[in-house]
Amino acid sequence: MEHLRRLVEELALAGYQLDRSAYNYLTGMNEAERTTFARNLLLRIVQKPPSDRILSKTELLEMEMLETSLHPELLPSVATTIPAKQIASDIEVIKDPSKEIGTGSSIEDFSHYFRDRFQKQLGTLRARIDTRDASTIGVALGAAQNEKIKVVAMVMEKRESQRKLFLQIDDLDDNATVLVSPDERGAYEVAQKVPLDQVICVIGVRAKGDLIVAKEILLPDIPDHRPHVADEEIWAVLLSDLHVGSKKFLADALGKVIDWLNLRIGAPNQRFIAERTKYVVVCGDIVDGIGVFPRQEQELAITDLYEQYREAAKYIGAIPDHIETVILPGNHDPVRQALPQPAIPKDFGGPLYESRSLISLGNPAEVSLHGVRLLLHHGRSLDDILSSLPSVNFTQPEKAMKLQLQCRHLASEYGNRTSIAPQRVDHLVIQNVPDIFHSGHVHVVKYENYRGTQIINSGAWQAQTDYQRRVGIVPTPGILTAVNLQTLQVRLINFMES
Ligand code: D5M
Ligand code: FE
Ligand code: ZN
Repeated sequence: MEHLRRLVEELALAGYQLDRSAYNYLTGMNEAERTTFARNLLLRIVQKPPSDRILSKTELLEMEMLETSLHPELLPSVATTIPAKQIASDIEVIKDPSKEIGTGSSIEDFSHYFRDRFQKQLGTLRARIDTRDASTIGVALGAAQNEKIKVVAMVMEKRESQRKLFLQIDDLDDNATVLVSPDERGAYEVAQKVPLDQVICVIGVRAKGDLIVAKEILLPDIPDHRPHVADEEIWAVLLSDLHVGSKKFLADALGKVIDWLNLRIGAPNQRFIAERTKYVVVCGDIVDGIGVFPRQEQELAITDLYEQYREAAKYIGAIPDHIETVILPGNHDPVRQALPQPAIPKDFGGPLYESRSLISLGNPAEVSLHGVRLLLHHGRSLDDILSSLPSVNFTQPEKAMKLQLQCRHLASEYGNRTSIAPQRVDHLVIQNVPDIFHSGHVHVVKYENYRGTQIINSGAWQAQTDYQRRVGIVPTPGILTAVNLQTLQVRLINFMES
Protein backbone atom coordinates (compact mmCIF):
# COMPACT_ATOMS: atom_id res chain seq x y z
CA MET A 1 0.00 0.00 0.00
CA GLU A 2 3.08 2.22 0.35
CA HIS A 3 3.17 2.58 -3.45
CA LEU A 4 -0.46 3.51 -3.60
CA ARG A 5 0.09 6.18 -0.97
CA ARG A 6 3.00 7.58 -2.97
CA LEU A 7 0.94 7.58 -6.14
CA VAL A 8 -1.83 9.50 -4.38
CA GLU A 9 0.77 11.98 -3.10
CA GLU A 10 2.35 12.42 -6.52
CA LEU A 11 -1.01 12.92 -8.14
CA ALA A 12 -1.93 15.49 -5.51
CA LEU A 13 1.29 17.37 -6.29
CA ALA A 14 0.33 17.36 -9.95
CA GLY A 15 -3.12 18.64 -8.95
CA TYR A 16 -5.16 15.45 -9.38
CA GLN A 17 -7.26 13.27 -7.10
CA LEU A 18 -8.66 9.78 -7.44
CA ASP A 19 -12.37 9.18 -6.91
CA ARG A 20 -13.61 6.09 -5.10
CA SER A 21 -14.05 4.01 -8.29
CA ALA A 22 -10.44 4.75 -9.30
CA TYR A 23 -9.13 4.04 -5.82
CA ASN A 24 -10.95 0.71 -5.66
CA TYR A 25 -9.67 -0.19 -9.11
CA LEU A 26 -6.08 0.38 -7.94
CA THR A 27 -6.44 -1.46 -4.63
CA GLY A 28 -7.76 -4.44 -6.59
CA MET A 29 -4.38 -4.81 -8.35
CA ASN A 30 -1.41 -6.67 -7.00
CA GLU A 31 1.73 -4.75 -6.02
CA ALA A 32 3.63 -5.30 -9.27
CA GLU A 33 0.68 -4.41 -11.49
CA ARG A 34 0.04 -1.31 -9.49
CA THR A 35 3.65 -0.13 -9.74
CA THR A 36 3.66 -0.44 -13.52
CA PHE A 37 0.25 1.14 -13.79
CA ALA A 38 1.21 4.05 -11.56
CA ARG A 39 4.39 4.72 -13.50
CA ASN A 40 2.52 4.82 -16.81
CA LEU A 41 -0.27 6.87 -15.36
CA LEU A 42 2.07 9.64 -14.19
CA LEU A 43 3.88 9.60 -17.48
CA ARG A 44 0.61 10.05 -19.36
CA ILE A 45 -0.50 12.84 -17.09
CA VAL A 46 2.69 14.72 -17.91
CA GLN A 47 2.22 14.04 -21.61
CA LYS A 48 -1.50 14.72 -21.97
CA PRO A 49 -2.97 16.29 -18.82
CA PRO A 50 -6.61 15.24 -18.33
CA SER A 51 -9.02 18.19 -18.10
CA ASP A 52 -10.86 16.74 -15.13
CA ARG A 53 -8.97 17.11 -11.84
CA ILE A 54 -10.81 14.22 -10.23
CA LEU A 55 -9.96 10.96 -11.93
CA SER A 56 -12.45 8.10 -12.12
CA LYS A 57 -11.80 4.49 -13.07
CA THR A 58 -13.06 5.26 -16.61
CA GLU A 59 -10.44 7.98 -17.03
CA LEU A 60 -7.71 5.74 -15.69
CA LEU A 61 -8.66 3.12 -18.26
CA GLU A 62 -8.71 5.72 -21.06
CA MET A 63 -5.29 6.96 -20.13
CA GLU A 64 -3.93 3.46 -20.07
CA MET A 65 -4.67 3.31 -23.82
CA LEU A 66 -2.52 6.40 -24.65
CA GLU A 67 0.85 5.87 -26.26
CA THR A 68 3.79 7.34 -24.39
CA SER A 69 6.56 9.18 -26.18
CA LEU A 70 8.51 10.90 -23.45
CA HIS A 71 12.23 10.70 -23.08
CA PRO A 72 13.08 8.11 -20.42
CA GLU A 73 14.90 10.83 -18.42
CA LEU A 74 11.53 12.41 -17.78
CA LEU A 75 10.01 9.26 -16.32
CA PRO A 76 8.45 10.33 -13.08
CA SER A 77 9.20 7.37 -10.97
CA VAL A 78 6.73 6.08 -8.54
CA ALA A 79 9.63 3.83 -8.20
CA THR A 80 9.42 0.93 -5.87
CA THR A 81 13.14 1.47 -5.69
CA ILE A 82 15.01 4.75 -5.52
CA PRO A 83 18.25 4.31 -7.49
CA ALA A 84 20.39 6.13 -4.91
CA LYS A 85 19.14 3.70 -2.25
CA GLN A 86 20.11 0.71 -4.36
CA ILE A 87 23.66 1.90 -5.00
CA ALA A 88 26.18 1.52 -2.21
CA SER A 89 28.09 4.67 -1.34
CA ASP A 90 31.66 4.83 -2.55
CA ILE A 91 33.44 7.68 -0.81
CA GLU A 92 37.07 7.99 0.10
CA VAL A 93 38.66 10.90 1.92
CA ILE A 94 41.90 11.58 0.08
CA LYS A 95 43.02 14.65 2.03
CA ASP A 96 41.78 16.22 5.23
CA PRO A 97 44.00 18.85 6.84
CA SER A 98 42.19 18.46 10.18
CA LYS A 99 44.45 15.64 11.21
CA GLU A 100 47.67 17.41 10.30
CA ILE A 101 47.13 20.88 11.70
CA GLY A 102 49.83 21.77 14.15
CA THR A 103 50.28 24.96 16.11
CA GLY A 104 52.69 26.27 13.47
CA SER A 105 53.87 29.83 12.99
CA SER A 106 57.42 29.72 14.33
CA ILE A 107 60.06 31.29 12.07
CA GLU A 108 61.34 27.83 11.23
CA ASP A 109 57.88 26.75 10.06
CA PHE A 110 57.62 29.85 7.90
CA SER A 111 60.76 28.99 5.92
CA HIS A 112 59.74 25.32 5.88
CA TYR A 113 56.38 26.34 4.51
CA PHE A 114 57.77 28.27 1.55
CA ARG A 115 60.43 25.66 0.88
CA ASP A 116 57.72 22.99 0.76
CA ARG A 117 55.57 25.11 -1.58
CA PHE A 118 58.54 25.76 -3.85
CA GLN A 119 59.57 22.09 -3.99
CA LYS A 120 56.03 20.88 -4.72
CA GLN A 121 55.48 23.37 -7.52
CA LEU A 122 58.95 22.78 -8.90
CA GLY A 123 58.00 19.08 -9.01
CA THR A 124 54.88 19.89 -11.03
CA LEU A 125 56.87 22.04 -13.46
CA ARG A 126 59.61 19.41 -13.76
CA ALA A 127 56.95 16.91 -14.84
CA ARG A 128 56.18 19.08 -17.87
CA ILE A 129 58.16 18.51 -21.03
CA ASP A 130 58.55 22.22 -21.80
CA THR A 131 59.86 23.17 -18.35
CA ARG A 132 61.76 20.03 -17.41
CA ASP A 133 65.14 21.55 -18.31
CA ALA A 134 64.75 24.76 -16.31
CA SER A 135 67.77 25.83 -14.29
CA THR A 136 68.27 27.80 -11.09
CA ILE A 137 68.58 31.58 -11.06
CA GLY A 138 72.26 31.20 -10.16
CA VAL A 139 72.98 29.23 -13.33
CA ALA A 140 70.89 31.61 -15.46
CA LEU A 141 72.70 34.71 -14.17
CA GLY A 142 75.98 33.02 -15.03
CA ALA A 143 74.97 32.88 -18.70
CA ALA A 144 76.40 35.29 -21.27
CA GLN A 145 74.41 38.30 -22.40
CA ASN A 146 71.64 37.51 -24.94
CA GLU A 147 71.91 33.81 -24.16
CA LYS A 148 68.58 31.93 -23.82
CA ILE A 149 67.67 30.93 -20.26
CA LYS A 150 64.89 29.14 -18.45
CA VAL A 151 64.38 29.39 -14.66
CA VAL A 152 61.86 28.34 -12.04
CA ALA A 153 61.31 30.84 -9.23
CA MET A 154 58.78 32.49 -6.97
CA VAL A 155 57.33 35.94 -7.70
CA MET A 156 58.22 38.16 -4.75
CA GLU A 157 57.25 41.56 -6.08
CA LYS A 158 55.54 43.06 -9.07
CA ARG A 159 55.76 46.65 -10.27
CA GLU A 160 54.88 48.57 -13.38
CA SER A 161 57.06 51.20 -14.99
CA GLN A 162 56.59 52.82 -18.38
CA ARG A 163 54.02 50.21 -19.40
CA LYS A 164 56.47 47.40 -18.62
CA LEU A 165 56.07 44.93 -15.78
CA PHE A 166 59.00 44.06 -13.54
CA LEU A 167 58.87 40.86 -11.51
CA GLN A 168 61.27 40.31 -8.65
CA ILE A 169 61.86 36.54 -8.54
CA ASP A 170 63.54 34.28 -5.98
CA ASP A 171 64.35 30.57 -5.94
CA LEU A 172 65.35 30.39 -2.25
CA ASP A 173 69.03 30.76 -3.16
CA ASP A 174 69.23 33.72 -5.54
CA ASN A 175 67.05 36.45 -6.95
CA ALA A 176 66.68 38.28 -10.23
CA THR A 177 64.52 40.86 -11.99
CA VAL A 178 62.34 39.86 -14.93
CA LEU A 179 61.34 42.51 -17.45
CA VAL A 180 58.06 41.80 -19.23
CA SER A 181 57.18 44.04 -22.14
CA PRO A 182 53.61 44.31 -23.48
CA ASP A 183 55.09 43.39 -26.88
CA GLU A 184 55.49 39.83 -25.58
CA ARG A 185 51.74 39.45 -25.30
CA GLY A 186 51.54 35.94 -23.86
CA ALA A 187 54.18 36.61 -21.22
CA TYR A 188 52.62 39.98 -20.37
CA GLU A 189 49.15 38.49 -19.83
CA VAL A 190 50.53 35.85 -17.45
CA ALA A 191 52.62 38.48 -15.63
CA GLN A 192 49.50 40.60 -15.15
CA LYS A 193 47.43 37.83 -13.60
CA VAL A 194 50.13 35.94 -11.66
CA PRO A 195 49.62 36.36 -7.89
CA LEU A 196 52.53 37.21 -5.61
CA ASP A 197 54.35 34.24 -4.02
CA GLN A 198 53.46 32.08 -7.00
CA VAL A 199 56.05 29.75 -8.54
CA ILE A 200 56.53 30.30 -12.28
CA CYS A 201 58.86 29.28 -15.08
CA VAL A 202 60.42 32.18 -17.00
CA ILE A 203 61.78 31.59 -20.48
CA GLY A 204 63.78 34.51 -21.80
CA VAL A 205 67.20 35.97 -22.47
CA ARG A 206 69.93 37.11 -20.16
CA ALA A 207 70.40 40.89 -20.03
CA LYS A 208 72.71 43.12 -17.95
CA GLY A 209 73.03 43.02 -14.15
CA ASP A 210 70.44 40.77 -12.55
CA LEU A 211 68.02 41.29 -15.43
CA ILE A 212 66.21 38.64 -17.48
CA VAL A 213 63.99 39.68 -20.41
CA ALA A 214 60.95 37.39 -20.57
CA LYS A 215 59.74 35.79 -23.79
CA GLU A 216 57.33 33.41 -22.11
CA ILE A 217 56.04 32.87 -18.57
CA LEU A 218 54.52 29.54 -17.63
CA LEU A 219 52.36 28.62 -14.65
CA PRO A 220 52.47 25.03 -13.35
CA ASP A 221 48.91 24.50 -14.75
CA ILE A 222 46.94 21.29 -15.08
CA PRO A 223 47.23 19.10 -18.16
CA ASP A 224 44.32 18.71 -20.55
CA HIS A 225 42.93 15.43 -19.29
CA ARG A 226 40.10 12.97 -19.40
CA PRO A 227 38.47 13.08 -15.97
CA HIS A 228 37.58 10.03 -13.89
CA VAL A 229 33.86 9.31 -14.01
CA ALA A 230 31.48 7.00 -12.15
CA ASP A 231 30.41 3.73 -13.76
CA GLU A 232 26.76 4.39 -13.10
CA GLU A 233 24.55 7.45 -13.07
CA ILE A 234 24.82 8.94 -9.64
CA TRP A 235 24.54 12.61 -8.69
CA ALA A 236 26.15 14.85 -6.11
CA VAL A 237 24.41 17.98 -4.85
CA LEU A 238 26.88 20.78 -4.16
CA LEU A 239 25.91 23.45 -1.66
CA SER A 240 27.72 26.18 0.26
CA ASP A 241 27.09 29.35 2.23
CA LEU A 242 23.87 28.42 4.00
CA HIS A 243 24.45 31.24 6.56
CA VAL A 244 21.86 29.86 8.96
CA GLY A 245 21.26 32.47 11.69
CA SER A 246 21.48 35.44 9.33
CA LYS A 247 18.37 37.57 8.86
CA LYS A 248 18.93 36.99 5.17
CA PHE A 249 19.09 33.18 5.41
CA LEU A 250 16.64 31.76 2.83
CA ALA A 251 14.81 29.26 5.03
CA ASP A 252 12.02 28.64 2.50
CA ALA A 253 14.37 27.92 -0.39
CA LEU A 254 16.59 25.59 1.63
CA GLY A 255 13.48 23.93 3.06
CA LYS A 256 12.40 23.22 -0.51
CA VAL A 257 15.77 21.63 -1.24
CA ILE A 258 15.16 19.25 1.65
CA ASP A 259 11.63 18.51 0.39
CA TRP A 260 13.03 17.87 -3.07
CA LEU A 261 15.74 15.51 -1.75
CA ASN A 262 12.98 13.65 0.11
CA LEU A 263 11.06 13.37 -3.20
CA ARG A 264 8.17 15.41 -1.89
CA ILE A 265 8.37 18.11 -4.59
CA GLY A 266 9.88 18.73 -8.01
CA ALA A 267 9.09 18.37 -11.68
CA PRO A 268 9.77 14.90 -13.10
CA ASN A 269 13.19 15.80 -14.50
CA GLN A 270 14.17 17.36 -11.16
CA ARG A 271 12.90 14.33 -9.28
CA PHE A 272 15.00 12.19 -11.55
CA ILE A 273 18.08 13.89 -10.06
CA ALA A 274 16.88 13.68 -6.46
CA GLU A 275 16.30 9.94 -6.87
CA ARG A 276 19.89 9.54 -8.02
CA THR A 277 21.52 11.85 -5.48
CA LYS A 278 23.87 9.88 -3.29
CA TYR A 279 25.97 12.78 -1.94
CA VAL A 280 25.45 16.26 -0.58
CA VAL A 281 28.58 18.36 -0.13
CA VAL A 282 28.35 21.60 1.86
CA CYS A 283 31.44 23.71 1.22
CA GLY A 284 31.47 26.05 4.23
CA ASP A 285 29.65 28.99 5.83
CA ILE A 286 27.08 26.60 7.31
CA VAL A 287 26.09 29.26 9.83
CA ASP A 288 26.46 33.05 9.77
CA GLY A 289 28.54 32.93 12.96
CA ILE A 290 29.09 35.65 15.53
CA GLY A 291 31.46 38.61 15.29
CA VAL A 292 32.76 37.69 11.85
CA PHE A 293 32.77 41.35 10.81
CA PRO A 294 32.01 44.61 12.68
CA ARG A 295 28.34 45.16 13.61
CA GLN A 296 27.37 41.72 12.30
CA GLU A 297 24.94 41.34 15.24
CA GLN A 298 22.59 43.75 13.46
CA GLU A 299 22.30 41.24 10.62
CA LEU A 300 21.65 38.20 12.82
CA ALA A 301 18.30 36.53 13.44
CA ILE A 302 19.95 34.05 15.87
CA THR A 303 22.68 35.55 18.04
CA ASP A 304 23.85 32.34 19.72
CA LEU A 305 26.30 30.18 17.81
CA TYR A 306 25.07 26.91 19.27
CA GLU A 307 21.48 27.88 18.39
CA GLN A 308 22.59 28.66 14.84
CA TYR A 309 23.92 25.12 14.52
CA ARG A 310 20.76 23.76 16.14
CA GLU A 311 18.77 25.49 13.39
CA ALA A 312 21.18 24.31 10.67
CA ALA A 313 20.82 20.75 12.01
CA LYS A 314 17.11 20.86 11.17
CA TYR A 315 18.05 20.99 7.50
CA ILE A 316 21.16 18.82 7.52
CA GLY A 317 19.41 16.22 9.71
CA ALA A 318 16.51 16.03 7.25
CA ILE A 319 18.69 14.99 4.31
CA PRO A 320 17.61 11.39 3.57
CA ASP A 321 19.69 8.72 5.34
CA HIS A 322 20.88 7.06 2.14
CA ILE A 323 22.63 10.30 1.08
CA GLU A 324 26.19 10.70 2.36
CA THR A 325 26.71 14.23 3.61
CA VAL A 326 30.09 15.96 3.60
CA ILE A 327 30.64 19.29 5.41
CA LEU A 328 33.52 21.76 5.50
CA PRO A 329 33.95 24.99 7.46
CA GLY A 330 34.04 28.45 5.87
CA ASN A 331 35.12 31.82 7.22
CA HIS A 332 31.80 32.20 9.09
CA ASP A 333 32.12 28.90 10.98
CA PRO A 334 33.78 28.91 14.42
CA VAL A 335 37.23 27.59 13.53
CA ARG A 336 40.46 29.49 13.04
CA GLN A 337 40.39 31.79 10.00
CA ALA A 338 43.87 30.89 8.77
CA LEU A 339 44.07 28.20 6.10
CA PRO A 340 44.05 25.24 6.34
CA GLN A 341 41.07 25.17 8.69
CA PRO A 342 40.22 22.18 10.88
CA ALA A 343 36.75 20.59 10.78
CA ILE A 344 33.83 22.27 12.59
CA PRO A 345 34.35 21.40 16.26
CA LYS A 346 31.88 19.23 18.17
CA ASP A 347 31.40 21.78 20.97
CA PHE A 348 29.73 24.36 18.74
CA GLY A 349 28.64 22.08 15.92
CA GLY A 350 27.17 19.47 18.32
CA PRO A 351 23.62 19.67 16.98
CA LEU A 352 24.89 19.01 13.45
CA TYR A 353 26.77 15.90 14.51
CA GLU A 354 23.79 14.62 16.49
CA SER A 355 21.41 15.16 13.59
CA ARG A 356 22.83 12.46 11.32
CA SER A 357 26.05 10.75 10.32
CA LEU A 358 28.40 13.26 8.71
CA ILE A 359 31.74 13.28 6.97
CA SER A 360 33.14 16.43 8.51
CA LEU A 361 36.40 17.62 6.98
CA GLY A 362 38.79 20.54 7.22
CA ASN A 363 39.16 23.21 4.53
CA PRO A 364 40.53 22.53 1.90
CA ALA A 365 39.88 18.80 1.49
CA GLU A 366 39.83 16.17 -1.22
CA VAL A 367 37.39 13.29 -1.57
CA SER A 368 36.76 10.67 -4.20
CA LEU A 369 33.14 9.76 -5.02
CA HIS A 370 32.86 6.63 -7.17
CA GLY A 371 36.38 7.35 -8.38
CA VAL A 372 35.63 11.02 -9.23
CA ARG A 373 38.11 13.27 -7.43
CA LEU A 374 36.72 16.40 -5.84
CA LEU A 375 38.80 19.28 -4.55
CA LEU A 376 36.75 21.16 -1.94
CA HIS A 377 37.68 24.64 -0.77
CA HIS A 378 35.43 27.23 0.82
CA GLY A 379 36.96 29.95 -1.34
CA ARG A 380 37.98 32.81 0.93
CA SER A 381 41.01 33.53 -1.25
CA LEU A 382 38.73 34.13 -4.26
CA ASP A 383 38.20 37.65 -2.88
CA ASP A 384 41.93 38.36 -3.17
CA ILE A 385 42.20 36.86 -6.63
CA LEU A 386 39.07 38.55 -7.99
CA SER A 387 40.15 41.96 -6.74
CA SER A 388 43.55 41.72 -8.44
CA LEU A 389 42.70 39.95 -11.72
CA PRO A 390 42.50 42.41 -14.61
CA SER A 391 39.10 42.54 -16.39
CA VAL A 392 37.37 40.08 -14.06
CA ASN A 393 34.73 40.96 -11.46
CA PHE A 394 33.13 39.25 -8.45
CA THR A 395 30.42 37.68 -10.62
CA GLN A 396 33.09 35.48 -12.21
CA PRO A 397 34.35 33.19 -9.45
CA GLU A 398 34.96 30.50 -12.09
CA LYS A 399 37.70 32.67 -13.64
CA ALA A 400 39.48 32.96 -10.30
CA MET A 401 39.10 29.21 -9.74
CA LYS A 402 40.60 28.60 -13.17
CA LEU A 403 43.60 30.71 -12.16
CA GLN A 404 43.93 28.65 -8.96
CA LEU A 405 44.14 25.52 -11.13
CA GLN A 406 46.71 27.19 -13.39
CA CYS A 407 48.74 28.23 -10.34
CA ARG A 408 48.16 24.78 -8.78
CA HIS A 409 47.57 26.75 -5.57
CA LEU A 410 44.49 27.83 -3.62
CA ALA A 411 45.94 30.99 -2.07
CA SER A 412 49.28 31.89 -3.61
CA GLU A 413 49.59 35.33 -2.10
CA TYR A 414 50.72 35.34 1.49
CA GLY A 415 49.63 38.22 3.72
CA ASN A 416 46.62 39.48 1.78
CA ARG A 417 43.08 39.24 3.21
CA THR A 418 43.28 35.44 3.26
CA SER A 419 45.41 34.42 6.18
CA ILE A 420 47.55 31.34 5.83
CA ALA A 421 48.99 29.43 8.77
CA PRO A 422 52.58 28.55 7.88
CA GLN A 423 52.65 24.81 8.51
CA ARG A 424 55.67 22.68 7.79
CA VAL A 425 53.92 21.56 4.61
CA ASP A 426 51.79 23.62 2.26
CA HIS A 427 48.30 22.09 2.23
CA LEU A 428 47.14 24.67 -0.28
CA VAL A 429 49.19 23.37 -3.21
CA ILE A 430 46.92 21.54 -5.67
CA GLN A 431 48.99 18.41 -6.08
CA ASN A 432 46.33 16.10 -7.53
CA VAL A 433 44.48 17.23 -10.64
CA PRO A 434 40.82 17.30 -9.56
CA ASP A 435 37.92 16.10 -11.72
CA ILE A 436 35.59 18.52 -9.92
CA PHE A 437 36.78 21.68 -8.18
CA HIS A 438 34.06 22.93 -5.84
CA SER A 439 34.08 26.24 -3.92
CA GLY A 440 31.56 28.73 -2.59
CA HIS A 441 32.12 31.97 -0.67
CA VAL A 442 31.42 34.40 -3.52
CA HIS A 443 27.64 33.70 -3.39
CA VAL A 444 27.44 33.57 -7.19
CA VAL A 445 26.66 30.31 -8.99
CA LYS A 446 29.02 29.72 -11.90
CA TYR A 447 30.58 26.69 -13.54
CA GLU A 448 33.06 26.11 -16.33
CA ASN A 449 35.05 23.18 -17.61
CA TYR A 450 38.77 23.81 -17.71
CA ARG A 451 40.95 21.19 -19.41
CA GLY A 452 38.68 18.37 -18.23
CA THR A 453 38.18 19.67 -14.68
CA GLN A 454 34.65 20.78 -13.89
CA ILE A 455 34.87 24.03 -11.93
CA ILE A 456 31.75 24.74 -9.84
CA ASN A 457 30.98 27.62 -7.52
CA SER A 458 27.83 26.68 -5.68
CA GLY A 459 26.35 30.07 -4.75
CA ALA A 460 24.51 30.68 -1.48
CA TRP A 461 21.29 30.35 0.53
CA GLN A 462 21.49 33.88 1.88
CA ALA A 463 19.88 36.87 0.14
CA GLN A 464 21.92 40.02 -0.49
CA THR A 465 23.28 41.37 2.82
CA ASP A 466 23.45 45.05 3.70
CA TYR A 467 27.21 44.94 3.24
CA GLN A 468 26.87 43.38 -0.20
CA ARG A 469 24.27 45.99 -1.17
CA ARG A 470 26.56 48.83 -0.05
CA VAL A 471 29.47 47.57 -2.16
CA GLY A 472 27.28 46.54 -5.09
CA ILE A 473 27.69 42.75 -4.82
CA VAL A 474 24.63 41.05 -6.33
CA PRO A 475 24.51 37.39 -5.28
CA THR A 476 22.55 34.61 -7.04
CA PRO A 477 21.08 32.82 -4.01
CA GLY A 478 18.71 29.86 -3.92
CA ILE A 479 20.08 28.15 -7.03
CA LEU A 480 21.20 24.58 -6.44
CA THR A 481 24.07 22.98 -8.34
CA ALA A 482 23.97 19.24 -8.96
CA VAL A 483 26.58 17.27 -10.88
CA ASN A 484 26.18 13.95 -12.64
CA LEU A 485 29.20 11.89 -11.57
CA GLN A 486 28.94 9.72 -14.68
CA THR A 487 29.33 12.64 -17.11
CA LEU A 488 30.36 15.62 -14.87
CA GLN A 489 27.44 17.47 -16.45
CA VAL A 490 26.11 20.25 -14.18
CA ARG A 491 22.43 21.02 -13.62
CA LEU A 492 21.07 24.09 -11.87
CA ILE A 493 17.74 24.06 -10.05
CA ASN A 494 16.28 27.38 -8.97
CA PHE A 495 14.56 27.03 -5.60
CA MET A 496 13.53 30.68 -5.47
CA GLU A 497 10.81 29.95 -8.01
CA SER A 498 7.67 28.20 -6.81
O1 D5M B 1 31.32 36.38 1.81
C1 D5M B 1 30.39 36.60 0.80
C2 D5M B 1 30.91 37.54 -0.25
O2 D5M B 1 30.73 38.89 0.17
C3 D5M B 1 32.38 37.41 -0.51
O3 D5M B 1 32.64 37.65 -1.89
C4 D5M B 1 33.02 38.47 0.35
C5 D5M B 1 31.96 39.53 0.45
N1 D5M B 1 31.83 40.11 1.79
C6 D5M B 1 30.77 39.94 2.61
N2 D5M B 1 30.92 40.65 3.75
C7 D5M B 1 32.09 41.29 3.66
C8 D5M B 1 32.79 42.21 4.50
N3 D5M B 1 32.31 42.63 5.67
N4 D5M B 1 33.99 42.65 4.07
C9 D5M B 1 34.48 42.26 2.88
N5 D5M B 1 33.85 41.43 2.03
C10 D5M B 1 32.68 40.95 2.41
P1 D5M B 1 31.00 35.69 3.21
O4 D5M B 1 32.13 34.85 3.55
O5 D5M B 1 29.75 34.90 3.04
O6 D5M B 1 30.78 36.82 4.17
FE1 FE C 1 29.42 32.92 2.57
ZN1 ZN D 1 32.54 32.81 3.00
